[in-house]
Amino acid sequence: MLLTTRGLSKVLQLTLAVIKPDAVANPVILEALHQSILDNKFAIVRRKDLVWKRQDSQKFYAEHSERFFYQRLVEFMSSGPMRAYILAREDAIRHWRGLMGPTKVFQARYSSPDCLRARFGLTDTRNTTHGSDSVESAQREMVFFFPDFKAEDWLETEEPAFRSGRIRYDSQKHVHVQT
Ligand code: 3AN
Repeated sequence: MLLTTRGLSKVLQLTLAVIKPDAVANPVILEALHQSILDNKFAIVRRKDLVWKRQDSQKFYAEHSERFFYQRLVEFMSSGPMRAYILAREDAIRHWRGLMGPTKVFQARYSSPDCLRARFGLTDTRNTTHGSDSVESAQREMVFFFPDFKAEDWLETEEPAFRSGRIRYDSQKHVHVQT
């Protein structure tokens, strides 16, 4: 499948997207989320299924360690399998966060009923997806989940092909590759 990115001149942006344990536990929801990524013209640069240890969860969410929901969040995020993606798109960070919707599921259902968290979220903690909120956090989070991925190298060697649409979706590997 070719993406409709032909003719775009702006360099593609990378972001880290995670499908959280509540959604991975439900195969129908997991597939719907994966399809939403494709339908919304993100290119899938990397994909990985993984399970966090408690320490991974604590480290990733260290900035929230003083918040009332921290323990709950740490336990939930290390409670079962997750799926992580590196996604590429023009303004990928903003688009993925827009597709996810507000953090709080009930607020999401009220204000943005079509967003992923409104459609699939269970609670404010078990809210289906994660997405980087800035270029800096995307860089940090991509390294956290994909230590071998070098964003600078990707931007230099692969981004031009992705931007000009010279890619196809590999349905065996579930990522986009250059044609
Ligand atoms: P977001 O994921 O929308 O960027 P953050 O970074 O404020 O939101 O929070 C990180 C995660 O902490 C959320 N995705 C959610 O799982 C959990 N969380 C945030 N706020 C609450 C809350 N008020 N009650 C329970 N869990 C929360």
